[in-house]
Amino acid sequence: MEQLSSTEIQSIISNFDLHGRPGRIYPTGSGLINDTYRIENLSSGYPDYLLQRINHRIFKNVQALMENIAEVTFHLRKKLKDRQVEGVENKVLTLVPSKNGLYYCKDEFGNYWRMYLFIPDTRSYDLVETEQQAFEGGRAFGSFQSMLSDLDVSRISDSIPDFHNIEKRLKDLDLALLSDPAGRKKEVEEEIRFIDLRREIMCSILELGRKGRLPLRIIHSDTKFNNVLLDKNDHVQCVIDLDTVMPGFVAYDFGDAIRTIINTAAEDEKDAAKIQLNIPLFSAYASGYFLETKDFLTAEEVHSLMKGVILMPYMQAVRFLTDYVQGDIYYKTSFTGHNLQRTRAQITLVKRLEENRADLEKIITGEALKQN
Ligand code: ADP
Ligand code: GN1
Ligand code: MG
Repeated sequence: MEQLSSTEIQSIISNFDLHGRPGRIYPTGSGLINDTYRIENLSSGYPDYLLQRINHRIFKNVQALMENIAEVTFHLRKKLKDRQVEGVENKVLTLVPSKNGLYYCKDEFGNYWRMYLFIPDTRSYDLVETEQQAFEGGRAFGSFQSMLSDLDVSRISDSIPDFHNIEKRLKDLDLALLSDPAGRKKEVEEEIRFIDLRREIMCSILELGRKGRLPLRIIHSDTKFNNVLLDKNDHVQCVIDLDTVMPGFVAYDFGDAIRTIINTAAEDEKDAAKIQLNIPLFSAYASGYFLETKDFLTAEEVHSLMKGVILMPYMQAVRFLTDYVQGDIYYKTSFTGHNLQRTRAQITLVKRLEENRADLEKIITGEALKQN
């Protein structure tokens, strides 16, 4: 989507019920989907704001999406207040109402916008640096799942249908390859071979769900590490990026967080040799995660987590490859071939995880036992 000028953004801001006087506006974050701007507040004692343009090519039902976020943030806030946690206002995202009475507005070009309070003195990390950060990440997503475990799943809709349905993702790849709209199929034969060899095994979580052996819960569904804000002491402050909160299996969240935490390199690393596993960060994340989830996870869910660890980078590879074959229509890219580079990096990560599967499984079991 095209970038907007400061004047255009100012006119969008005027649709929201802000306190104080808006000052400088600047783009922030490294997300691949939405556009995010921080709005400084010139009036002292008033918060800064965070404005986001929701990518409605991807989130087709913005109203349902925003209802999900309102429902979830309301539930989390109530939970934290009941527990008499201090500073609740900065521990859950706070939506700012639009003057139209909704939590979003639509501009003259058909774009959808929403506003949050900006949570000050925090950082999100694209790469995890310390075991403490990983531990706090585990606590953050673990307590997020835990606090939502008593919210009725039927109250939350799928903001993207079949988002983590690997069968559907593979079908989308097959369709893209069949039509090959960008003429790129011939470049990706090796990647397709890798993906094809694992099709059946990667559907095991879906199968367990169908058999009723894994409960459907409300999960975050985008637990990339940069979707947690840490405070200046690297303690968890707030889980953000709630667009994809929807019913799913806990192993998806665990696996997607590990995908970004255990990898010593970036999600799109070009040099395969740099893609290695940082096992201490894996243990630290698992430790923080079980600390928060021990009271509600079933034994079968704990057992499914390792499947999620392998599945999520695989699914990501399938998604990046599909986008590459389709001609780069979904993710933001910085250069031609970016999605292919991302695919290859995720495939390398799957290989490393497969090689270390037994050791990682032992760590999960060990960390789960420690908390019981
Ligand atoms: P995307 O869907 O594009 O990833 P996010 O909602 O994750 O968008 O936001 C992008 C970045 O903006 C985050 O990584 C974080 O650094 C920052 N951010 C998002 N929400 C807030 C907030 N309420 N307060 C402070 N920073 C935020
Ligand atoms: C997208 O919005 P962002 O950058 O946090 C994507 C995730 C992927 C991720 C890969 C709605 O997340 O599913 O895991 O990129 N979000 C959506 O970096 O597709
Ligand atoms: Mg994000």
